[in-house]
Amino acid sequence: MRTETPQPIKLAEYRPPAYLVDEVHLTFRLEPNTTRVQARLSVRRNGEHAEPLVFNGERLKPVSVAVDGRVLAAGEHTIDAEFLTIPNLPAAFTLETEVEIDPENNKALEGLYMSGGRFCTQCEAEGFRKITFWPDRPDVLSKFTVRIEADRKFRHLLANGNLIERGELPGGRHFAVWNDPFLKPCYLFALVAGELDVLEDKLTTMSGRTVDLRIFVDPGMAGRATYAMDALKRSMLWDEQAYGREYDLDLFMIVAVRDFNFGAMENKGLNVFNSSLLLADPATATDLDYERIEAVVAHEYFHNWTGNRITCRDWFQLCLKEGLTVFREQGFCADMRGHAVGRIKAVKALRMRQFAEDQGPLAHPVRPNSYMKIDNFYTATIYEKGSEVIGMLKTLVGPDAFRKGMDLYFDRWDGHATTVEAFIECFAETSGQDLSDFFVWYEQAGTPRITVGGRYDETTRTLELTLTQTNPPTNGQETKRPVPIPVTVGLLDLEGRTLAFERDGQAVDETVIVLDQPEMKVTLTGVDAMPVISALRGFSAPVVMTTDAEPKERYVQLASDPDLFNRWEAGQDLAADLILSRAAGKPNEVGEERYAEAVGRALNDQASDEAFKALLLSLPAETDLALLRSPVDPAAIHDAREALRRRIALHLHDELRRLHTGLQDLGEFSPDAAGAGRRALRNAALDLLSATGRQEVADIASGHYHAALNMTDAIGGLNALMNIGGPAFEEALAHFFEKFQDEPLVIDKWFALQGRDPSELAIGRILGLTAHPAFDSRNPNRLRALVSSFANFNPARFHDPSGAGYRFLADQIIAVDRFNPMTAARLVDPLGGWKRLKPELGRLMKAELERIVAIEGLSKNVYELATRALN
Ligand code: B3K
Ligand code: ZN
Repeated sequence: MRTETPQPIKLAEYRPPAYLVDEVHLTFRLEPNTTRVQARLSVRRNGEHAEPLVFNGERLKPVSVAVDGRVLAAGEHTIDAEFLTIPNLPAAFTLETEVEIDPENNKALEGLYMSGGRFCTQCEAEGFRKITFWPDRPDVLSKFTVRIEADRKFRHLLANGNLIERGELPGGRHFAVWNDPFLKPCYLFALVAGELDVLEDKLTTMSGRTVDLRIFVDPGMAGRATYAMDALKRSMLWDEQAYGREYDLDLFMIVAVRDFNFGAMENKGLNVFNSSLLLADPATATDLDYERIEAVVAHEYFHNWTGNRITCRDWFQLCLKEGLTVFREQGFCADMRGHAVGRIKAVKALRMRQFAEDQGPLAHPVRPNSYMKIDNFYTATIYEKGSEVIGMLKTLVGPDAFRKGMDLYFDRWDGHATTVEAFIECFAETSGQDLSDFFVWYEQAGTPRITVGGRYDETTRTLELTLTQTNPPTNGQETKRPVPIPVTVGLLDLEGRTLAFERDGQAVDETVIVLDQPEMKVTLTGVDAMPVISALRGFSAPVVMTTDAEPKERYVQLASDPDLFNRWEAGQDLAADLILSRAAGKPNEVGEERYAEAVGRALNDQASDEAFKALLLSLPAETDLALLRSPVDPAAIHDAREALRRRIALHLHDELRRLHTGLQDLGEFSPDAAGAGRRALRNAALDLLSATGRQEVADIASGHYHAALNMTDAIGGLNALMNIGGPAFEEALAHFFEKFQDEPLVIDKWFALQGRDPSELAIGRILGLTAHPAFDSRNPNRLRALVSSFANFNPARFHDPSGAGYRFLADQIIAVDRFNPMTAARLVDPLGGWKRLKPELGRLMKAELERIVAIEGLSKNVYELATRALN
């Protein structure tokens, strides 16, 4: 057991920094085990009083500390495991420090470390303190000049900003000096050194400046960066058009690294990416990879304004940059790949991750008010719900006031570290609205529940809508206030035609009702026929909605709702009801047939595109279904969902076969939305067919796999074979490994696929895979490929009645925590759901959490999440 309990940090206790650093010169003498870092800082007192200087510094071997050129004696300063403290300082002075660090043995992948024989850094949130002594907080903004010296075999020496000097040094070494003219917090610092290939391009910005674009990758891989480069250029132009934001340096660089704790990092002018989110070609990357690369390249680029030029005052404001940047990224992706499909995918992800978070012990507000390790708060709530909140803000103030509010925000706060309040104030000013109630969305955790019901009066042609909201308690927040919920509503007649109506005397097809009280009534007039209510169109708010709609009304929506989100949603609701009835032992076979038939009709709708149809074919995820009822019996949900899949597959067998044959890619591969949509629909058809378990489908899947001309189809074939199991699957799995064994990103997929194998026999194989020679828990991609895909996407086996799944996850968390706490902590989440499980499973899961918190020397990261999950 830990001896001291780590203390939380609180938003209410925010104090401005006692000292500011206006300028810094850093010199790195790079060596794998003994890198020297010299820092010369211009420091200025920030308050009235001469408080002692307390700078962060962890895992640094101090060499010297000097103030205004004078080396401090032992008694003039103290250095412990976390801080450098110096009392009695003047109001302004130069601080010089030198430390030694060991990048090669830094397996936490935070600070300066080595990946694939190259030096790289990761500083957000609090990694810079592992590089040098510094006030490691986002509200200290400084101008950085960085000199890097290294052996010439580290050919590229990169840092933020502009290259101002480079040259040779004696002893086979060389150097480069970089200057970043923009003020930045230390978390945006980056350095990379090594042998790399580079893909180069240029872009002319809106004011006519030429920007050099460079993407650095493993030698031989430059060809795989072309899609990322294309996405970068499209992002840069989009930000000019959509937000009037121009890039500000003459050079923009991205570097791909294989060992990275998460997706990518927006360091000023030098983004660092997990190679899985940068490298793609048709043979090794799926359409989903292409889609994610486009999204993440855009996201990190957009941070240049929302995050870098304007940053966060403190880490409680994380959503200020993350929620807003996700919102901008989603806008870009919708413009690139289609609004309806983009929205459906965003909501699927939100429900799967954020709604689950809200229902568990880790529920927290979009702006939390306390944490132990900020690394634990890079969550779906901060990111995805943070983006939803901005979407609602835009709906509430309208697109014009929204755009003006963004302009005002950029004008007012450029070059500063600020708060969510300051952001919202911009929109209050441009819209003239009082947004104080809106702010509750940032402060209150949990998913609001709303109901929408209607009473139609034929004689007066009026529809009286009754809307209610409740906000269930979450961990630490027992009572809640109502929030303003924009509910977009339209009406259809029973034939599926749009019904126009009047609201407050205005004739409209659609209206936004702002539900800001526990209950509200709204009367719509001029409603000429019995209406089907299409509410929460486009998922206008991140809430759970129930209505009194009957299946027949849902079927009208599934066939005809002009709001494609609600058309898809109607199908999901119908499917969820059928699956949950069957899981509760009350199968509705007539309903299941009817559903299969309706899906068949939707597939034949000439007007909708393939990507949308692929989404219609996929049933709600088991994890989403588990959120709808408790106690949860994951096996019953899995079996019921499979039963519905089988019924649809049998009912639509010929249609699915026809799709599978007709949609085969013949021409050249194109990663665009249309090509990806065709492949998605073809693979979704095969996936459904495989639910029949028939030998005939195994043959088709085997043919599909072996004929695949791209990774999307190869994985689609393998996946279908896995659903059926047997020798054809074993053969293809071995073939895949053999073929791609030298492609780490593809072998990650091989592990991930097996982690998701739901068959009863799979558990033994999955647990055994950690002993496979290709498994390496020090590489976060490989670790997550197996362990996260198993724990998050294989409910049937993760919740194996033996408890073996929980034990396996706990073992991995404990082992990885010894060297990489950030990544270990990101594995804890699936253990948070024990209270909602059926008791015999819940007990087994809880016992694993107890085992984890009892470990001696557990990191703060894992401790925080595991104790919250327990309490
Ligand atoms: N800002 C980074 C995330 C850093 C996570 C640190 N634990 C990537 C992003 O959201 O763009
Ligand atoms: Zn981000």
